[in-house]
Parts: sequence; structure tokens; C-alpha cells
Amino acid sequence: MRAKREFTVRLRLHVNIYDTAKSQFTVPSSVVELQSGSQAIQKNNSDLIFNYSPSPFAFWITRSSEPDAQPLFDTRASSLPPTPIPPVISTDNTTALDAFPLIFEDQYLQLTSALPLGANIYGLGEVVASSGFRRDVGTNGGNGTIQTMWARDIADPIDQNIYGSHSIYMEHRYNETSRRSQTHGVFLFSSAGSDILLLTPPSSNVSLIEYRLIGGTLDFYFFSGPSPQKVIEQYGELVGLPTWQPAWAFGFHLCRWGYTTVNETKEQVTKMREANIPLEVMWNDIDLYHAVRDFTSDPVSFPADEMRSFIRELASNNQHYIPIVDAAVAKQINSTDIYDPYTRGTELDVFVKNPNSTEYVGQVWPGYTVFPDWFSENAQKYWTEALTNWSNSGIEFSGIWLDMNEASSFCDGSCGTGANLSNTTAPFILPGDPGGEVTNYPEGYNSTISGPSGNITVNGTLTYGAGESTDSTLSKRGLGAGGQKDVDLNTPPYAIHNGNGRLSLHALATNATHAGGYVELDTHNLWGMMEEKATHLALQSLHPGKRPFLISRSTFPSSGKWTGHWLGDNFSKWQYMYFNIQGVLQFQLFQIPMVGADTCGFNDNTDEELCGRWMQLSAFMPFYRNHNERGALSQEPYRWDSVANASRTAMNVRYSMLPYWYTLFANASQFGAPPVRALFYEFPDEPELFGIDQQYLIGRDILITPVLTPNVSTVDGIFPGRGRVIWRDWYTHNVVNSSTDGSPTTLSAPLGHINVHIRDGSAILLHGQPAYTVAETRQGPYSLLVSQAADGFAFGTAYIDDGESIPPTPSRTIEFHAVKGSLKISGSGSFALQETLETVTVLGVGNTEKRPTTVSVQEKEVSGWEYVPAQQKLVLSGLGLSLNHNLTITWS
Ligand code: MIG
Repeated sequence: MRAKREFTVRLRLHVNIYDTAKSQFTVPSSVVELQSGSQAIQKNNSDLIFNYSPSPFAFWITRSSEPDAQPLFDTRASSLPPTPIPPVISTDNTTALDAFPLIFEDQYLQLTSALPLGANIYGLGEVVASSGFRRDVGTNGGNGTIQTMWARDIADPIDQNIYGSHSIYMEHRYNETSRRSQTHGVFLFSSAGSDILLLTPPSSNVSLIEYRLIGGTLDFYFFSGPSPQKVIEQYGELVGLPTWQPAWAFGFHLCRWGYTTVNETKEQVTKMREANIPLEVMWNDIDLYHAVRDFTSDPVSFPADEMRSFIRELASNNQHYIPIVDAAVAKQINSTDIYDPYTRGTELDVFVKNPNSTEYVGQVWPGYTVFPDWFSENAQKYWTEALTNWSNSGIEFSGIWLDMNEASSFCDGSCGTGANLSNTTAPFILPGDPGGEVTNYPEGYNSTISGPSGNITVNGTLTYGAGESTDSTLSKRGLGAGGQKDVDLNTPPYAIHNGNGRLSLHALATNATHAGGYVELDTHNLWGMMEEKATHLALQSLHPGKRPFLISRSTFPSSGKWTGHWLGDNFSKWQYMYFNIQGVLQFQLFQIPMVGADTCGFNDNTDEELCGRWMQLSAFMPFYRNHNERGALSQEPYRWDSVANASRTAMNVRYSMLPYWYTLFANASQFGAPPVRALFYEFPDEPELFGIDQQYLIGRDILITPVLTPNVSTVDGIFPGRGRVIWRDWYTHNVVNSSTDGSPTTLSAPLGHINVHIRDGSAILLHGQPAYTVAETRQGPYSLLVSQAADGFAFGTAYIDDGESIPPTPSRTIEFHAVKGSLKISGSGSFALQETLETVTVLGVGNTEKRPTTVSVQEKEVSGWEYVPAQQKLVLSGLGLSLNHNLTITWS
């Protein structure tokens, strides 16, 4: 074992603890290409300092700017709670071992760091956390957290592992004395199945984070921040920045499982149009398929030529079509059953194998299936071909929806021969009949595990405090015994807290084999991301020069380079509407910013009130899709008048804000800035905001305060800034009377109204005429909304390009800069805007005593303006100004 110290960029520190033989699995750079960063390697200018003691090995990370502060990360025994506090690790033959020793075994790695008591920790996922966006570290009555990393197909349970694995966290530290904060990030680069625990032992003066991995190495990256946004950007700089989104991706998407025919699908498009509710993208679920097989369309219910003309008609109306792609590829039943994606894949040798090199057979919706092996040489060729053929067959999709890619399989182990695990006990599902999902998972977790005997016993007391505790017992050979490798692929000695129980349940078996000798046990968490990359590249080849649009369920660090994400199978419940916010915030941190929830809820029946409120909330989320489960009541926004009204209003605001969203996403793709932000990102020294996840900010300037409970007509929201910031209502432009002590303000929130507020000091470019589609909206004029701070200052930028070409592509970045009495507009970049700036609204101009009397554009007095004293609002209209030139507007 060796600790390697390496400074890469100024703000990043890399600590890699690996086996000198390098026989442990690490993620190949061909799979995740970490970026070396934009700044030259300089040894001595990092704020982060790596300190270590050689024996027993321990390390701690400090900030040179704060030498006296508690280290950011600290594995020293002296910093961790002493025994006899309930041991996580104890030994049967030595007393000298620390309470939380560093362990590095083939199949068990453990590392513990002290955290400040009650630390503010964000990230580690994917999860629906009962604690909210800020994780439970076991103080304030919490039981602590076990975040398990094992990609899992399951309808959004609370506090369990789900689809994606992201072992990045951000810690936000507030100093009570200086009343200032600093933020740092810690990323473990590993695809190993793992538990990451956050906990606080009884009467301890520190909280802890403990990593327990069942393979790989301890490869850590530390990001110095010192602000939340900087941490997120530094993480993005390492794993890769998010893919550019096409402009149309920001329109409204409609989907459900259960549009069973092309006519039923078309009917939605018609009904949406009749109700005048914008619809940008129509989707189909697996109903589209013939015999539930990928890359097909049912000849009776979705005839290919009808699909082709339907999709072309959508295209002619500036609308788009997206179908689902399931991870598993159907296996032919017999030799007369022709299914090219299977035979071709066999020919190209691209499917996952059993340990004995036979085909690995799983079971998903179409019955028996095989799984693309993304490590295989021909996988990309195979995938591009399959998607291209499908498109050529009539399914002329604009984007792709990747499902079931954890990867999910309903057999326990391989359903075929050749696997070491027992065969399925699940009912076989006939091709063509999706049947019921196999849900008879064992309750709870594995509680006992046996392994090779040896001299270390791990007693995993996993929860301190009042909560229940689960014990895991592990016997393993001793530390440093070395030599013999006795890797157990099927039942690793330490049982991570996979909610499904054994790792192979409802997934590919862990002994399934990939090209290059890789095993599923090591690579399970990578499957979805590798599929996303292959799909992204396939779309690029199919639509050359155009930005691929994908949404995928299972994600891993760097997935944002290839895809967006939806939050999976949520429930039509108010609580899940609240969870929507933390989910979106998590994925901003994970650098997969194009994300949203199934609006109105997937499982169970929604209702009018919930659906109305949720359609409004999601209108202010990056990915905006209403999606529903097969058996549930219909929930398209036109189904209820109140929901239709609420949706039209909210979408009108959304579509007018598209230039703002587009700019935020350009900043994400260029710099890693998160488009959606927790309140404390922008106001990091206001502790009352650290736990807020019922409200959020879009960028710097737009505050969303949704209603998240039934039967109310008001909502309480905090207006950050403690009275120093002027917040104005989006709709009325009235100034909010916010408190100076960070306490909430009660706002009116009748049905059909979502509270949106504008921060001062902002200048936001808007579409002046939101239309039915994004393309039509973009063809309309622009307007500008300036909200001045008390001193008259305001600033904003807008990034504009053709909305579909892959950068580098001509673009224009416009800056808006207001000081008292004047507004300057300047731009750079070669993209020429066709649409003019028609309206400028400046809030915070003058007052009843001193109202403007003269308004000039380019030093020429104009008359097309009005002044509204109640909102101190100056409105210039009918401007017809080109944004391709610099402009000055003045008033006095
Ligand atoms: O296990 O394709 O999360 O969005 O509608 C069900 C049917 C399979 C799970 C996805 C969901 C989708 C559904 N799929």
C-alpha cells in the first residue's frame, strides 16, 4: 500500500492509496477520462495541504489559509473517537489497532475521517434522503446515514441505494466567530460497491465519515472551493463538464407508460394543441415495442410507416419525438424467431458473458435477454448500427431515453446455464407480456456474512444513537497478509447495504464477465454511464453536428458529459414533490444538471391539486416532463381545467425565461457552474439557509418558493440576504417585505400561482413572446428585465447561439450593465441575432419625488416609455434594437 501525493491544479489535491501490485480494479481512463485541469501544475500554490504520518499510516488535509482550523479530512486515530465507544472495527488478537483503522484488503477497504460535529454535508448519492439535501450525520436526533453505492432498479425508496452512484460530497463550514464560511469537496473515484457512513458516536466531539469498499482502491480528490459553487466547478473540471443541450430540450415533454397505440399517442399531441398547452416533445415507453424488444415498433399498434409520418408531422410543427431504449436486448426464442439486434450482437460478440465464456442470459420485459458489454471492442459499432437501423425503420427520434440500465435483470444470477448462482425462482415472463415486476426481494439487509477465516473481525455497528442497528460480521485474513488472492465474486465477505440484499438480485450477476477480463462485481456501477457514452456517440453519428439529447436512469461520475437524468420511479405524493428539489440539487452537484422528476408522480394516482402544483414546480426545473405509470389515472395537463390553467401560466413564464436557462446551461458546459442552486450557494454566510431545500434558486437571480403541501393558499419562504437584498415579485414587480433576521415571510399562493422572485442587481434577457414551441418562441422578439440594487447597480449576461450545433459554433455573449441612470449593452462573438430587443423594463428607478423625465437610446431622446411609480418601474417599448451592436440607454 502506498499513498501518493500529487498536486494537479491549484485548487485540487489528489491522494491515491493503492496496492503497489496494482492488481485492484480501477476505472480505466478509456471509461472515465479525468481531466488534468486548466491550470499548470504548481506544487506550492494550493490552499490544500497534504500531511501524513507513515506508521501507522494516516493522513490529514488542512488549508494553508486556516492553519488552526480542524483539518478538512483527518484519518488519524487521535482525531477519531477512542475506544470503547461502540467499535466499528475490533480485532480478536490485537489491542493496538485503532478504533477506526485504515484497512486495505482485496475485498474490503476502510477509511474513516473526522468531520466537525454536525458537519453540513451535501451530496453522496443517488438517494432520496429523508434528511433532505443536507445529509444526516447523526446529530440533532438523526441516526446518521448509510449511503450505499450499488446501482439498483427500484421505485424511489427513501434512504436506500437507487439508480446512480456518486461518491462526491461537499462540506460547508461556517465559523461562528468570524461568521464566514468556506466549502470544500471530497470525491472518491471508485466504482466499487460500497457503504459510505456518516455518523456521530455518542458524546463524541466529532462526527465521522467512513468509507467501506468491497474492492478497488482509495483514490481521493479534494477540492478547495472555497465556495459551494467553486467546489462544484472544480469537481466538473475533474470529471468533465456537462454536455451542451439543444434548445428544444428545455420545452415541455409528455410521456406515459400506457400510450398503447400510435393513435393514442397522436391524440395527446392533438389534445395538448387544442388546450393550447405547449408540447415540445412527445414520448413513447415500451408500449412502442414489438414483443417488448428494443429497436422495434409493434406492426399492429405502432406501424412503422405511420410512426414515420407522425414523427415527421411533429417535426414540421417544430416538435420532437423520443422513444425508450431498454438496457437488455431480447434473446431469440428459437432459430425461426428473427431478431437482428440479437443475431448481429452475437456475430459482433458484444454481449456480456458467463465466467465460462458462454452467453450470459438475464430476464427483463421481453423474457430472456442478453446485455451489451460496453467493454467489448465492437460495442460502439453495434450500438450505433442498432440505433441507426431503428431510425431508418421509421422511428425517427430526436433523442433517446435510456431505462433499466443499472443494469436490471429479473433472474437471480444468469437464467441460462454456466453461471454459478442458482437459477431464477421468478416467474418467467412471456415475450410480449411485460407481466409484473418481480418484487419478492428479501426484506432488509444481509445480516450475516461469512468469508475466509482469519484474524480480523469486523463488527459493523452501523447506526449509533437511538436508531436500529444492523450488525455485519466479517472474518478475513489479516492486514498485510498479502500473497494469496481469494476474491469471492458472488458473495463478497462484507455485505454492503444493498436494498435488494445480495448484489446479484434484480441485477446482472456479479460474476458476469466483460471483455478485457473485467467482472461485473467491479464494473456494475459503470454500466449505465458506459451506455450513455455509447448512445451519445451513436446520436452524434446519426445526427452529425447536432447536440445529442439523452435522459438516462443509471449514472456515474462523468455521466453529465453524455446525458441528462430523470429521478426515476417516484410516487404521486406530496412528499415526492418535495424530494424533487433535493434530487435536482444533488444532480447539479454531480455535474448532470439536465434533470427533473416525473411531474405529477409516476407510481399511484395523482390528483388535480398535486398535479397542478407539480406542473408549476417542474416548469422551473431543467428537465420538464410529465410521466406516468401504466396503471395509473391519466395525468396529462389538459385533463383538469385548473391544471391546464396553471400549466399554461407556468409554461409562459418558463418559455420567456429560456434565454436565462440557456445561458445558465452554457455556463455549466463551459465552466461547470450549477444552473440550479441551493440558497446557501449564493448566501454562504447565512446559516439559516444551510438546510433549506423547499426553495431554490435558478442561477443567481431567480428564487422559487413552491407550495409543497395540499390545501393551502399561502407558503412561507425565506428571502436570503437578511434584508440587504431587494427581492421583487416576478408577476407584479412589487418589492417583498423580507425580514432582516432570516426568518420566513408568508406569501400568497393560491392554486395556479407559484411564487417566483427576482434578485436585485440582476439583468435577465427574456423572450418577449413565449409561443407554442421553443423554435417559435426563439423567433420572437427579446425583452430585458433589469432589477436594480439600491445603488442602481445591475448586471447580467446572455449566451446565444443557434441552439443545436455542437460547440465550437458561432455564439454571442451579451453583457448588460446598469448603474444609476444608464444601461449599457455590449456583446462579443460572431453569431448574428435575427430577433430584436423590443422591451426593456428597469425596476428600482427613481421614486415618487424623483421620477425620470427624459429617456434616451444611443443619446437620442425617445418617447416610447412609461413610468410606474408603485414599482419604481421604467418600461421602454417598441424599441426594435439590434443586439448585434453595443447600446446605451439613459434616463434622468
Ligand atoms: O420497471 O418502461 O423508470 O419510467 O415507465 C418498469 C416502463 C420499467 C421503469 C422506468 C419508467 C418506465 C418503466 N420502466
